[in-house]
Amino acid sequence: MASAKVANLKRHGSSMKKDSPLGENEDDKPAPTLEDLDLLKTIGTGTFGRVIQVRQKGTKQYLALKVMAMAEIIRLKQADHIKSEKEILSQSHHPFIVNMLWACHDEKFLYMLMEYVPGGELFSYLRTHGFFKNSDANFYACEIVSALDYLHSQQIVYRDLKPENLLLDTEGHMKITDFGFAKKVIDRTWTLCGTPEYLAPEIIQSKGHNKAVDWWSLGVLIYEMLVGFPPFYDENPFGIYQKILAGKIEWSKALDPVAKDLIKKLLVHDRTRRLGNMKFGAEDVKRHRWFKGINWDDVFNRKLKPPIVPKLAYSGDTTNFDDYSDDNWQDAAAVDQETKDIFADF
Ligand code: ISQ
Repeated sequence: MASAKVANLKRHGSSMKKDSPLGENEDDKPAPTLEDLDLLKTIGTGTFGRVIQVRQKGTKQYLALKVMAMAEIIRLKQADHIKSEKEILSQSHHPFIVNMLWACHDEKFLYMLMEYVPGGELFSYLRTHGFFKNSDANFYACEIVSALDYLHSQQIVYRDLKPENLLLDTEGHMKITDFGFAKKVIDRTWTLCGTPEYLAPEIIQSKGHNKAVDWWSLGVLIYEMLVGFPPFYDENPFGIYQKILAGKIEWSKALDPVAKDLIKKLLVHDRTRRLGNMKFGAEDVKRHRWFKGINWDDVFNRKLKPPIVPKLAYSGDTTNFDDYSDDNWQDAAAVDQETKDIFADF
């Protein structure tokens, strides 16, 4: 059965110029610079970089520093995506979106300083629990719908919704991270990106896509939270794409019928009939019976009670993240002037 195969699956990834602070902190203190940070521990790695837990020397505050090698970004043709990530994060202010404090670069790396979200990935909790009970999945779905509604109201398509990109904060509320594929989209866009299991059919078919792809991935996410594995699964991406396009879903008898109805309305191939992408937009999703009784202002104000409260010995605890080697990542090659110019305004 697919669940056993997915059980320990870590999905394959989708996914010094003087500092250029984005502005002052909320309390009007100047934004920190790299020299103000102690680099403590790598808590995540990605295609061209890593996320390091850091501590601000003065305030002793724990923060997360995303470090990306410019040479790798250029080699993988991701410069526009990374610049877009920084722009979008710097403009996004929402309780369920990770907060970015500043971004800067030096001879080799781009840096983004963010709040530290200590609870770890929803992915880890989902794999540990197997699946979530209906009310628990509903809680996470509410906070995601709130964030997607906000992003879409800013014309931003997120494009990488999956449990690996959802972190839990100290209290167990959601923080969406990794905006590497997020994009400001007025009409439609044509880039093939995202994670195979979560891709909407129109992305696979290169038809041009918009915010409707996030509502599709919400359907995949709700299914995966309730069942324990994604609705379209295979060992290789091509097999996954075939299953998405064929559109056949196996339904567990144990699945709540109201949740099933919502998932079916999100996993609609015709994006003009997909819930969230019709005349009333996110309202149609919020008004679905699975969310009956939800007060969406309470959701936004973090008034819903989180089902999982992360175990934390102290605010800088990193035990909810996997261990990674901190070895010689700083040895990356310095880049040429052309590359520096590309990131001059980062
Ligand atoms: C903040 N805290 C922990 C991990 C993170 C990963 C990516 C972005 C921000 C983060």
